Amino acid sequence: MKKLLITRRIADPVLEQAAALFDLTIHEGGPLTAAQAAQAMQDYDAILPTLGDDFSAAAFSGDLRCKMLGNFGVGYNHIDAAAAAAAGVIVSNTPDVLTDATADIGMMLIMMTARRAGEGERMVRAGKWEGFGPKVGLGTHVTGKTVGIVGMGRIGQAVARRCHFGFGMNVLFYNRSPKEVDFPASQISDLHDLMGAVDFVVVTVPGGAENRYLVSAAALAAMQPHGIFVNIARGEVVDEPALIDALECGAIAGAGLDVYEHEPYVPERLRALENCVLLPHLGSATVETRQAMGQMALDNIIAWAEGENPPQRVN
Ligand code: 8YV
Repeated sequence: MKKLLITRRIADPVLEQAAALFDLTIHEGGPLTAAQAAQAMQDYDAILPTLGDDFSAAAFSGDLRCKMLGNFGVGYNHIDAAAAAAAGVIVSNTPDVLTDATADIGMMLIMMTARRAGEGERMVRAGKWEGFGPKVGLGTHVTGKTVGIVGMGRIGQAVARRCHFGFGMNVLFYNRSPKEVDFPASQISDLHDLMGAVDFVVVTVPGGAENRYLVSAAALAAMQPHGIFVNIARGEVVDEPALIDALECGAIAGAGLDVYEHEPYVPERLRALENCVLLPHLGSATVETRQAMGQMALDNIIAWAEGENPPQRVN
């Protein structure tokens, strides 16, 4: 039996199937450090890792027992997939099954931030609501406004569809390569131009080195003062200190964030701001989606164990 390490407790039916097919170990105690990841590469035939586990280049040096990483998550910026490939290690991910759940969180952040839902909820819970008033809790209208999608991949398109078909919004987008979509949307070739032209920016690009700080201080400075910034991608895509500066000084109106540069650390300055909604990386967090992600990650490992090419292979 091949030795499989699953680095976090995922859905029970997936764990049960894994236990029936492999000599299974479930890692307890949080994300794998770089040293633990490197050791696991020596000790197991396959690993099912997830966000936070440190599979950077150092994990792929030397003589490795592990030849398969079936990542739980579509984003795999915590794995150096090129170093893995060079070491003969296959990496797979879990696209598609989390697209809708993640796009829904994007819409929720647009709505919550624009309509000041976090502030309102805090006020009610604190017993500070003094009743209806014509000017209490006034937010920004969403329906009919313009959204700018940064990265028109699967999740970007799912957010754009919701904005267009559900909220009658005008959709602009930035994407590195030219992209055709089957609903009304205009591609803008310059990111700063896009950010300056819209009411809402939603970031949906992959993490990793090539998009690090793609949303720079200068890109944020291009936004209009009433603009709202939403990030459901990876924190590292945005210059977080510059974002906090922009929120603090009113250069932009608000932010809805599901991801942070150094998760789970969320800067005190950000937590102190009323004009942002802060979620704990809930993008794919539905029971149904997390089970489907676990199943897809395991199915890729099973395919590999049976000598097939894993269907969601990324390297
Ligand atoms: C995952 C995500 O839950 O899949 C991704 O890339 O961002 C999340 O929805 C998380 O990364 C676990 O791998």
